[in-house]
Amino acid sequence: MSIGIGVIGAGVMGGDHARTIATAVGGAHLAAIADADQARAAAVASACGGVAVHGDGATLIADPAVDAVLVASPDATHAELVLACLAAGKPVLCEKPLAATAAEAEAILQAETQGGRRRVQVGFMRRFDPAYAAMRARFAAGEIGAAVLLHCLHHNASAPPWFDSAMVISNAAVHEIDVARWLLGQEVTSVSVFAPGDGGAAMRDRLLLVLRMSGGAVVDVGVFVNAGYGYDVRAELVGERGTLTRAPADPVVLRAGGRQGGDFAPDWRAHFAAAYQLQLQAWVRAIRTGEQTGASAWDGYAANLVAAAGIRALHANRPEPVTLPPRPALYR
Ligand code: ISE
Repeated sequence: MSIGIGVIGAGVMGGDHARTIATAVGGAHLAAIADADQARAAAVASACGGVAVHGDGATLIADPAVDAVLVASPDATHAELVLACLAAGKPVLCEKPLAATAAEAEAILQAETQGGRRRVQVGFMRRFDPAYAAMRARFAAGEIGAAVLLHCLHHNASAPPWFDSAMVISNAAVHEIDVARWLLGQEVTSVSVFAPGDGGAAMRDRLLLVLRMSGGAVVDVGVFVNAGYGYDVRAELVGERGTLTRAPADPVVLRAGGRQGGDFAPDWRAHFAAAYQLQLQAWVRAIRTGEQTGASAWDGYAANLVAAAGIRALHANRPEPVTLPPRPALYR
């Protein structure tokens, strides 16, 4: 039986996920889409073959044609919707961040633990990106020895006008926070954030995060969400015996007019298209088998905790410790 997926949020990511589900995911179909802006939801629904449209998330979760829910609404609404999915017993894939605060994420952990099985997956889709996955597999195979440093860069062409300094960490750098934990298999123990040259502006773009990891590795992350030139994500893992670098995404090199180069994608949807599709396919498989392969609610919580420490570090201009409580049995 095909799994009916309901998508909450018909914005940039909701629209993209809806189209991927409708066209490129086996064993599932798009059953419904919800958005407070019903015209926007209707436009996505009709582009995806005319599925049901709801005006709010609660109605979509209650729709009997919806077996599983994808949450792609604004960050502040995530926790409430995930909790509603858990209460309804429906599996949920929630876009990152899992919650707006670590306390909200804790409430999700508690509700899921009470239910006794993992129903929440968090949309850290880079775990499914073929290049990151290959880096992780080769690191795990011992090709470069123990991890020493991880250098990351995360540039967006532009951010929406409502993006603020906290979101540079909680919405953008949160991907690298997850990559650092997942790639290295270590937890973050402290965060420092540097904001050079911000000229006292309220929006502090161009941040450098430095994460100290439990196994001794150090991770640096440069974030610049209004870089202008295109979407650019890089990572280089330095080990005791060599390095593993994520190659540039554009497979075509242009040579003309005495120059050599390639194109940047305008944003993450094109850059990470394969990762998004593979993530959705793995989620559908996990719903069938009960074997989760993506990021769990625990991973979402850990990322929330580190991001919150990063925001404190930015404002206080000093390193902030991160103390993760013991991992509950459900997430081991
Ligand atoms: C956006 O929400 C994403 O998830 C993208 O992957 C990330 O690169 C971007 O910075 C975020 O704003």
